[in-house]
Amino acid sequence: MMNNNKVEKFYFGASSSAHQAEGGQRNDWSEWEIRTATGKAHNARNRPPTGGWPAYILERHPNPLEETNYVAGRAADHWHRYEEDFDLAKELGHTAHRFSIEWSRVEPEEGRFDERALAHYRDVVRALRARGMEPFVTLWHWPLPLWLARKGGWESSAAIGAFAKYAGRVAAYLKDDVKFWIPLNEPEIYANMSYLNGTWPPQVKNPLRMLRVLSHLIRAHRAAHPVLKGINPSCRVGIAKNNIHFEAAGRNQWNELLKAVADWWWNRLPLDLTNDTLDFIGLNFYFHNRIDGWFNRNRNERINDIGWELAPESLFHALMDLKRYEKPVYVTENGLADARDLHRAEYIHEALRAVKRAVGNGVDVRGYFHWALTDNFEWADGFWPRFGLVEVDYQTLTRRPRASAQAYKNLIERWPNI
Ligand code: IFM
Repeated sequence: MMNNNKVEKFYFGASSSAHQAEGGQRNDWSEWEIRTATGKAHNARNRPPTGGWPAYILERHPNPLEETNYVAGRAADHWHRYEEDFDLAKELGHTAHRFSIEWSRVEPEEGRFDERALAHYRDVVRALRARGMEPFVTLWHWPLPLWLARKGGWESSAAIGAFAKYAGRVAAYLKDDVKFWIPLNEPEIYANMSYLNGTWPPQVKNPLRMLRVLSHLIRAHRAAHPVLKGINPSCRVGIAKNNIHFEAAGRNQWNELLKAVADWWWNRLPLDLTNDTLDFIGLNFYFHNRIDGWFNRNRNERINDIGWELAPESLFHALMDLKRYEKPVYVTENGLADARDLHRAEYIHEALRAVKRAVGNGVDVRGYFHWALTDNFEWADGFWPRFGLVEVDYQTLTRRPRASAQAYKNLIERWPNI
């Protein structure tokens, strides 16, 4: 049973990231988007009809066949509309919010920090506090300032010190207002997508370069930790780690072996290498991976709009796997692309039941952040995947909470009786 203490300190909210929501960025991603949009729209138009998109996606704007889908541009204009977005979050019962600070805005040229950008983020944090929401602040959620990308980005060891310096500058500015810091978002996903399978900028496909990037990211987290603690010793530093529930089918030793290797490499190694610097673990959870002879033998009985299996109950297993670290855990992301809002309410209910079960089994879970507060720009896929609790009309930028946002609110009010 959960005691009252645990219930009191449990945060509920949603997540977002700067590049995906704010609009108006100038970084390595924004340049790459402009270079690649035509090709992406062309490839989308040439997809065979059977692999094409259903009408409910193509009818929306922007749709995957248009170039505008692939350029973040003004995104959801959260930069100008954060107060409106936080009003909605408050109305929806949220008590915390996770967002990211855009490095390229704060340090547009090497060593030149933009006071106006810092002041903007201080206003964002204060807007949350004024509404009774605890800010969870990510310092790097993937894009890089152009000057750093030109120097080799995370492949260059110079990025480590540069990141620590940037983290220190932001933390010094926001030290009175921010308690929870997340230096890095999903370093392992970034290293794989950008340097192993070559999907994201800079589109490298090279395992050795991927390892170098991953190692630099881990060193950057480790370098930022003493800087953040030095500025405010009582702050809490974590990581947003995308862990997967690997499930070995049957009682099969080969499947078990694959699971053990995958758990070690993907789920644990990055945490083991940062463990001594973590006050909490942020779990970004989306994936169940069933192993039967090989990986990805999922039954896919329910899938979301971008083809990912819906497995909210797997969150329980991912949380139980974190018990070994004996740390507070926040689910810093969990969600689905569901333009018609068909599955989201049920998905959140199942996910929160998984959280409750994990708490009952001794995992110190202290918060749940749904991805995302509003619809936003889903990286190489662009705008068409709809992850928001709140729908955004990208032509008018008007916001409309989906029915599932209200269902989430009801669960928050009933918690832990769900
Ligand atoms: O949109 C992303 C987010 O930026 C990082 N985690 C997964 C989300 C959904 O793909």
